[in-house]
Amino acid sequence: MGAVFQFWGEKLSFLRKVEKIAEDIKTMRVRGAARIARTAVEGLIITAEESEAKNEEEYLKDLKISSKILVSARPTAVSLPNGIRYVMKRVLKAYRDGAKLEELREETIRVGREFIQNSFKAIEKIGEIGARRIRDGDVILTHCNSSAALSVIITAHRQGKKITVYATETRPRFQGHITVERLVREGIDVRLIVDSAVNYYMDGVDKVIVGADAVASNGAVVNKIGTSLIAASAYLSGVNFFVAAETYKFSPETTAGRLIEIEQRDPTEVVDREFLKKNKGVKVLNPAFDVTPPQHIDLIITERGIIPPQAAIIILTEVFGWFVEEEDMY
Ligand code: RUB
Repeated sequence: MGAVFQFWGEKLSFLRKVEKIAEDIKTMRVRGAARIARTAVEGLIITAEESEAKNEEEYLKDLKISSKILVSARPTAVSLPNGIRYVMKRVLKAYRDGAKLEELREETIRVGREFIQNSFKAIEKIGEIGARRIRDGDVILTHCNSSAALSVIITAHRQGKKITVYATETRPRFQGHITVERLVREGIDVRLIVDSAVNYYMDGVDKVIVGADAVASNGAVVNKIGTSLIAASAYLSGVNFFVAAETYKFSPETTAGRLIEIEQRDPTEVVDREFLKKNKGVKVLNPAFDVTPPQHIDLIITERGIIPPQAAIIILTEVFGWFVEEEDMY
């Protein structure tokens, strides 16, 4: 091991680990809005445990560096900046209240673990609340792979309700396969369909349940590309469309007029390099998410209860307050 590497390995080990976490999120080894948020918060815990800061100011600088790297890993899932903010807001307050270096580290670890634990609890609670809306014999359609949506389906199944699930394969990354594996493991009757077969089967569906990467203040929901088409299809067929979303998926920035950025991913997720070489000049577009308007959403299941999409602003003001904080957190 060379001297430079040693320097990095020893002195900046937390930074290398945080960069690795950000890379895992970018490349989708870690994916799904809830898991992205928890993993990013773990990055802050690692920073707290391993930063070699000599004083409070140096420590906050290290935390901000980590936060910046983590937040920029993927742009759409609002859970990511919300998770980072949950920790940073409390640590910065502790600093303003006079906490010393070791106390700041402890606070980071404590609130980081609290966020992670709350995330798991919220998903469980959403399952409990959402399952009340599932009837014995329901046919449910889901898209992509959402831990919150699956929590509703699996909880209802464990309560003894007989459920059939249509799972879309979810082009181009096939997260639907993960959903199928999970449901099969649970012993749930599941049918895998191509994304474009949704409308063909919609007449036989009782409820659509999907997750969310972000919920805007007007109740619009950002989720995996294709969700808005499924919602439109459900709307036309008179099928209920439910979104399962923890409150940390709600975007406080949207109350201040900001828009949620839709991630564009690499064309090679859609076609291989050979195709691109053969068809020089073709532009392959690969948006990872789309926006479902509130008019096509019947309700949003949160850990605080069920709300119509139009009540998103209530969740936002209760959880984040009216004013978007401009404090320099990262
Ligand atoms: C995942 C996706 C999921 C939401 C909600 O997209 O759109 O529906 O993130 O998931 P990707 P969860 O695979 O690109 O991350 O309920 O698990 O947070």
